[in-house]
Amino acid sequence: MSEKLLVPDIGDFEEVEVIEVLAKQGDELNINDPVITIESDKSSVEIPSTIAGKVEKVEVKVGDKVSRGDIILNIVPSKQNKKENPIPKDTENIIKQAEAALAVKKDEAEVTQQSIQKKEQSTIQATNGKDADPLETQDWLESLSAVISKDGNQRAHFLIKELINKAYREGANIPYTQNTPYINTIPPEAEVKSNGDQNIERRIRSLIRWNAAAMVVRANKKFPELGGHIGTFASAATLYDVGMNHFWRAKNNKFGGDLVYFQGHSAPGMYARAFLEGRLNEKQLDSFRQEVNSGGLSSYPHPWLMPKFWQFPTVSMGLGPMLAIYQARYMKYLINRGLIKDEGRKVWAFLGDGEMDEPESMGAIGLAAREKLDNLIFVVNCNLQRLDGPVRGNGKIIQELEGSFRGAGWNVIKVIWGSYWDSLITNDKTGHLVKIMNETVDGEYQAMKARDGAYVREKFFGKYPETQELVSSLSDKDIWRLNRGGHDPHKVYAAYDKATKNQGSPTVIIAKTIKGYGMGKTGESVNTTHQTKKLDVDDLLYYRDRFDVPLTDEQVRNIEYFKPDEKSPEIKYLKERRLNLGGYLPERTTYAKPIKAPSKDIFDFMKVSTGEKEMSTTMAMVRMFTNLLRDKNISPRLVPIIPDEARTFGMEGFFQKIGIYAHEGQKYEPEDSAQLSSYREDKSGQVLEEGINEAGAMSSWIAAATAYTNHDIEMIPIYIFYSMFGFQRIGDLAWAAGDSQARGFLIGATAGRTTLAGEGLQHQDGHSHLIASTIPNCVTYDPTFHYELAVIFREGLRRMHEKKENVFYYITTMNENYSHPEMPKDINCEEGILKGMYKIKEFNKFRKTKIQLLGSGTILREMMAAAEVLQNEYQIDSEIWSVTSFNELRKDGMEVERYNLLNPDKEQKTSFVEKCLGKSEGPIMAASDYMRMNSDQIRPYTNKSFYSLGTDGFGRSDTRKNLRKFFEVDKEHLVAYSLSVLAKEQLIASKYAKEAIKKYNIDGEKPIPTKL
Ligand SMILES: Cc1ncc(C[n+]2csc(CCOP(=O)(O)OP(=O)(O)O)c2C)c(N)n1
Ligand SMILES: [Mg+2]
Repeated sequence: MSEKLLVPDIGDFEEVEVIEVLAKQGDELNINDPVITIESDKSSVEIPSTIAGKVEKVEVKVGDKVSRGDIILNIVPSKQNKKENPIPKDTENIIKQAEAALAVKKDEAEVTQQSIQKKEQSTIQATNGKDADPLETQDWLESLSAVISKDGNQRAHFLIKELINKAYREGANIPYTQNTPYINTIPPEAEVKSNGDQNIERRIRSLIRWNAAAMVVRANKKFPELGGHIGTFASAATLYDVGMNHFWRAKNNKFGGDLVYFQGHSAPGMYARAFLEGRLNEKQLDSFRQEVNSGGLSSYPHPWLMPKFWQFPTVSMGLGPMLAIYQARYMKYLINRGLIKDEGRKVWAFLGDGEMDEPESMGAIGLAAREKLDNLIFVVNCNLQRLDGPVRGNGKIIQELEGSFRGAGWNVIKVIWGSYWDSLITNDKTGHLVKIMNETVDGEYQAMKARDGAYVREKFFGKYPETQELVSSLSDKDIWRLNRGGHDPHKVYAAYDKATKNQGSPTVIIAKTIKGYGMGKTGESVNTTHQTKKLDVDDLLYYRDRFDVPLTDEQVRNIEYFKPDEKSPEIKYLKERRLNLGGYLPERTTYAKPIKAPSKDIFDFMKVSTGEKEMSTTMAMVRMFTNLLRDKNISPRLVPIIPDEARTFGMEGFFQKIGIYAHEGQKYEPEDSAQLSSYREDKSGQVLEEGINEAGAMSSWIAAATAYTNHDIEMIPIYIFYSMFGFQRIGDLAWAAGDSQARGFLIGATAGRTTLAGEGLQHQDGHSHLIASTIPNCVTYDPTFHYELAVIFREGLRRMHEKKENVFYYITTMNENYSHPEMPKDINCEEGILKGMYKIKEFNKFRKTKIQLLGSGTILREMMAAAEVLQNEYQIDSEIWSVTSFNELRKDGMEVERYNLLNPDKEQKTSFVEKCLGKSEGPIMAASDYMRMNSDQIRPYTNKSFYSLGTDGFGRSDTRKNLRKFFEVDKEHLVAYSLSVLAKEQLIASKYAKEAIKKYNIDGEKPIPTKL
């Protein structure tokens, strides 16, 4: 018995056209196999089969109009349909995860219980000076101490939570603080100890410190203009060393490697370590910041300049944290989609405390917690200073960050005090020491480290008699030695160990350090530390002594590097540690296999005319993706990334087809579950739906676009956005993408100043191509017709993902519907499309006067219409050129011109513009939906008269027709301007131009749109 497959609920649409029939009589279908594609004027979507079986008869054909309930085909069901799992896959996964989590929690509870039982009973001390009834407080605290020692922390937490809830219910609406006291999160007795040789590690660290400082000082001695930083790494050396010696696993043939985002200004430290490892030599260190000749070391982490070394560009403050979050998220995405193994790899990001003020730094921390990124560890180096002075002179950056991160749901580990403080804190029976720690502001903490022990005794411990007493047996020197947590390898080790074991949330380690640690009077903890790049002889001698660097005074004066013998215990130790951790870091490699570009015929359907049917290039693009998703090679590698605009671009069909990535699957039945384009979230979903978050979407795109090196898998990310909210919104990230050698597609949809009609000034883009052109490895196109898009896209796939060229593509698509012609038969057409221009039409009837008309994007169509008027009404011939990319033409022109100037004696080359237009007749007039500067770019590469038109000025909302009239790029203006150009060139009489201006009601006195 056959069954009928009907058109499902397709939302608000009726009478939708069938554009493809994918099943035929006799086909064996599985559930979810696409059977037809339907297309409304907004989007195209495949209808999948809901029945498995053999097709008996197909009831629809291409061109039919269908509505909900219409019969698509008759099918004889196979047995496969019978037994369906009543529990959906996602739900089943969620149940499994919940069960696993419960089991883990139970284990954890038992562990905590055991460790607590060992602990001696201690009474928590009351520290609040405003206490109205200290005895009552003491009672409560003693009770709590008893609970902790008898029943453990979990029980104590539970009781406190219940008390707070009770207080809320009783009306005590006092905000609950997100802060803990200003002490280390990990108590000394819970610290996991390192098994490393602390003496050797200290010696190695000292050498790295010395060489890092020496390379900056030497470079500046030679060329004082070069700059560089000593203070940042000096504050962070221990944070890096503990990671390098014990935690960060490199990529090798057995393991994917941890990914470490190094703080940009600490680059000298990474070079200094690589020098000891034998990866860099003295000559290279001496070429720090001298990168023009090969072999130089880049100022900051730049993969473009050191492609085998640096993995991530971080120096533009705020990009590192955001990129790291999305990197960790993308790693989970690849794992959940089954594209890489789950090897427990981590993403580490080192950040400055000043850097945390960048909105981008904290902007995505909510996402990291929501997505449970326990593969992510932030280390914020809180040296309390930024470039000009203190980060929070009047407050405490560590406490502020703790509050924000805890509030967002992160696991927070504060590493404030070093081991020398442990006994003082233990002996602080009255709580006054912690009270001063809490009360002292960062400005004071900084000032203390710029002075000496006596100052600290007076200003810090001297505040209360109890604390004065606490340090009475310590000398000023002892007090000075009281170290900060971030400089204590034991504390740092314990924090890293805890962070790597944390499950279910991201971790931030907030470490307190001293900016310019060890640099002495000129550079330690002073407001100018950041820019200290020169150290005089006394400072250098101090630095040597401070870290026991085995150099003579003479060697110090010569600022010599120090590298122990290869057989020395230091070098052996250092290499052994890295060997144990799988190799060196940072290191950038790629073993990704290329993806074969799809055969040309996959896009054949875009090379024929659409006939009467009108569609936008955005719709053509969605059709193209739908087709690509059927290519077994390409399909799994596509990563569509959308910031809440899928419906704007007609891409909602992707929700059902490939699912939206959601690490927890879908815990609810979506409101539109009965519809074909229902909002389907899935753990293995393919679409990254980022919400209204362009910066996040771009960060995701960068993660996907560099997966070939970070995960050794070539992916094809396609990020689609409103073109106006692209480059100008996320420009710095796009620049970092170029540096990262990203490969993928950026699609600026709803593009053009007059093509996105009603949206107004903030939406209408007339310059994204110009901003994109500032990025050297960004290839850009502004196509008009569907076949141009197909040719460009396929070539992009070939260049980037098959040939592994380190470029990325920016393509604009529009939302104006029009019919698309067949691709011209001229064999040079494809080459022209890719190089930037080709002749699309010629009017040749009169052979008297001719003009060259260049049009781009939708304005090409205005140009074609104008040419027809010129021919029919004014007997003027023309050649019309579709310019797919003024940017690409300019690049070619620039290169050719440069070659010719540098090789005056050789045969001169011809630019592509000149090849096209050199022998053509008449002046040139060019127009696009972008500023005149767009088409002006090619003006130098032709010696003919050249006139540019464009959409300079603020956009505004109106109809397309009115906007094009306003910006003077509509058919009528183009006719009038053409006649004027010809008159100016003395090819026709000026009266024709004057008449046309009058005929079309063009007001010659109207101000230029830039002034309106
Ligand atoms: C977006 C951006 N703005 C400004 C700078 C210039 N800059 C470089 S380092 C720095 C101060 C950094 O302070 P912090 O983050 O605390 O790092 P530290 O060196 O103290 O570890 C500034 C303002 C930059 N690199 N990037
Ligand atoms: Mg700082």
